[in-house]
Amino acid sequence: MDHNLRDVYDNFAADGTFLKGESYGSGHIHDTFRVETAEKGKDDYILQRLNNKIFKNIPELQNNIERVTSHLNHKLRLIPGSDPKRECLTLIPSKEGKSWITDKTGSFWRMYIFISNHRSYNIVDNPAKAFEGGKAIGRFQAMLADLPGAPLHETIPYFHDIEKRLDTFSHTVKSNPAGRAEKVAEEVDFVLKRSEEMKIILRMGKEGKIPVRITHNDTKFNNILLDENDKALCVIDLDTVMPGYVHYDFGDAIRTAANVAAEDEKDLSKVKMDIKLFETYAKGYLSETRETLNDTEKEYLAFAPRLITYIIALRFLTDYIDGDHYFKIHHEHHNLQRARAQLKLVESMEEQYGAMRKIISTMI
Ligand code: ADP
Ligand code: GN1
Ligand code: MG
Repeated sequence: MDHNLRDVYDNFAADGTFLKGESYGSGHIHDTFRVETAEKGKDDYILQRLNNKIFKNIPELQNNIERVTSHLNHKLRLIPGSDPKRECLTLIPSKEGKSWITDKTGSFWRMYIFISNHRSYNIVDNPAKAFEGGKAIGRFQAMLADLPGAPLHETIPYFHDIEKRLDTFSHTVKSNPAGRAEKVAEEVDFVLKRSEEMKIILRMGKEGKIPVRITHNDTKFNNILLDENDKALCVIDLDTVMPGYVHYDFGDAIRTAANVAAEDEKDLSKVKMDIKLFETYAKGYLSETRETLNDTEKEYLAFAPRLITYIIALRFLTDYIDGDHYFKIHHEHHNLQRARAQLKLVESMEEQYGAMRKIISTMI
């Protein structure tokens, strides 16, 4: 769809004249554009057309993000030498004073300051970057631990709830809306074989052994920006910051930071978890959170990547069987290709689970 980005931009109280806007990044959910301003020395911006099929309550979504970004901004301002404009997202208000607008067609838009000179990676090629990613997420969780006020809205209810995800999966396989279920019998079997053991984190939560904290819930590595020296800079994509278990963030970061191949790698022989990347991410993460996590939380960090990789594989597979209504796809069988790569990664993690547990046990 073509959008008049200049008109959209003019609804926001931004500083700078619109020069041009282009599609930006590789997110799977929103339509994201980078807006360059004409004046040298003025900020550029990120303009996003929000996916309101997925985020059904935009005022609640934006209310969460307003609270989270303003809390982070206040905390950062108290740290000498920090640069809040680069170390956390800054929403630009509309000329009416809201943090989003609706256009004539009913689309919702929001705008952030573009964080300049950042580095973003879909694949992590060395342990130092993984360490920085771990630090960024650990610090993010720690800074939000004292967010005042009511609990954040659940922007997507049951987002990482494995029982709900399995229910939806079984229902979709049964109803087979796109006629694709027969094609994926092997993958369905792989998923079902592991369904019971995946419920452990949820069970520990229900038993009160693992507390609900404020978590990010979408810590794929390209949602962690590094600076020009590859040091931790800013955690972005705050749409799913809400109550959750720390395992979701740890697991999703390992799923992406420690996979030596792309999320949707077609050649499955290339997909593998690198244990060194796992180890250094964990080191970075625990350097910020060791004092706050309880013993059970720490012990189960080793299992978390298996759970989250399984959940994301399950979601890609469900979306494929459903006929591709959720994730943006770039070719016909993209969701299947993603699901297969993620299931292969689950297998690689299973093979290395003993080593993962050993590494975590020596660090905690
Ligand atoms: P999605 O939910 O679709 O993944 P994101 O909010 O993650 O959307 O944005 C998509 C991409 O846009 C990110 O992966 C990142 O590359 C880029 N991006 C988002 N916000 C900013 C920002 N404030 N500064 C620089 N780049 C950004
Ligand atoms: C989506 O928004 P993005 O592209 O960072 C998805 C995540 C998945 C990820 C898989 C709101 O993340 O849950 O893990 O794709 N976000 C949402 O790449 O569903
Ligand atoms: Mg993203």
